[in-house]
Amino acid sequence: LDYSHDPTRDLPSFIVHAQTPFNAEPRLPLLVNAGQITPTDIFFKRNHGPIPDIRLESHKVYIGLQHPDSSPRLDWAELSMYDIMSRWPKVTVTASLQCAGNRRDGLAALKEVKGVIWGAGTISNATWSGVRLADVLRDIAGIPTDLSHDMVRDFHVSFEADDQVHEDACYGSSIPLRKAMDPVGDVILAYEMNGKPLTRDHGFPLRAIVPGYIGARSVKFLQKIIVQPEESLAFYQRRDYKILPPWVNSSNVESSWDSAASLNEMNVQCVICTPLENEMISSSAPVTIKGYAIAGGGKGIYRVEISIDGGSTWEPVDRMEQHPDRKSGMFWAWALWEKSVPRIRPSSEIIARAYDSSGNMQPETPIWNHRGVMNNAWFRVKNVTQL
Ligand code: MTE
Ligand code: MO
Repeated sequence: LDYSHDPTRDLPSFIVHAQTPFNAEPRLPLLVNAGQITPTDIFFKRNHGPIPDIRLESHKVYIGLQHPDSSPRLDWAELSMYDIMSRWPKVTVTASLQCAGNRRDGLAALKEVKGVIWGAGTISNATWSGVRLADVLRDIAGIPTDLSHDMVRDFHVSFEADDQVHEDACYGSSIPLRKAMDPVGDVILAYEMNGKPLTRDHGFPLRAIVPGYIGARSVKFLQKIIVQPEESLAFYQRRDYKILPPWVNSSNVESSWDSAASLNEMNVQCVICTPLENEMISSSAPVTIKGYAIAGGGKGIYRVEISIDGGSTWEPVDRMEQHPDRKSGMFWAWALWEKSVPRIRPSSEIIARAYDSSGNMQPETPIWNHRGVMNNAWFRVKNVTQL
């Protein structure tokens, strides 16, 4: 694959795990200090191949409907980017994207895992503008808007990208049709990020934004959208992004994929972004602990707690900011939180944990799985010293 046409990036902001494909996460203090909306240039970047060089004027998006009875009949419609931008109302959704591999380093520390060894910065939050996928599917493919309709209940929307990747013909993934048609699901086809046209790294000219789901479902460089009876057959739907049982390893993984469910909604997550491990903090001021928390499926963060004594005692954070979507009321965006403690002992371990609005709490210890996905164990920052 040819990476010579990849865009240039603001490298000092990132911990770069790979150049080809470009996989990089922003440094944690930078991420949290940038505020509620992550500027596009420091937003994490996760790719499986080169960034395609697509022309806005000539790009075509194909919408297909695979009928269950008359298979393999497939009806197609072709839309230009102009069609997409002019035919449906423009909506804006603020949503965080988090890679299912965020914090994979914590699982790799237990036992070998397959994948990019991400730290805890594989998440960012942006405003996304575009059209509602439900509007497009209703008008172009005739999909009923009634969520209890058999087809809406059972079918899937498959997304295929206009890129080249290592594991498959192109990047692809799918979501349940019910999520796509749900008026409070807020799935959009986005052509803007933070008020500007999408950058090439983040999916120019069009990407899916699937709020509340793992980042892998928000397919970039979108070219085909197919409503079909089954999940996408793409590698990234069938052979990746699943929590395999603990006895599965590289020797028996091939026979295990089909029995595991594809991940969709994120789990409850909380990370300390500052201070960092081994950090020395001045003694003249209190220690300010800052981080993010998020739950899956639009649930809110109910409580974030901090321990500075290795988990014996916990206190809630002082401040937490999380905004529900103005229209749907769903919590698609992360919560940023802050706590100030006057004094910590030398070589302290600081721990954070969050509860979501359903009462789910992060597990105390990490749960290993072969692909190293969905690590949401209590977040520990070791050996912090106040001078
Ligand atoms: N879409 C395409 N076409 N190619 C990709 O490699 N990576 C996916 C998803 N969509 C990917 C893609 C994964 S795994 C994640 S976590 C998000 O995009 C990352 O989005 P970002 O690079 O805009 O942060
Ligand atoms: Mo991802």
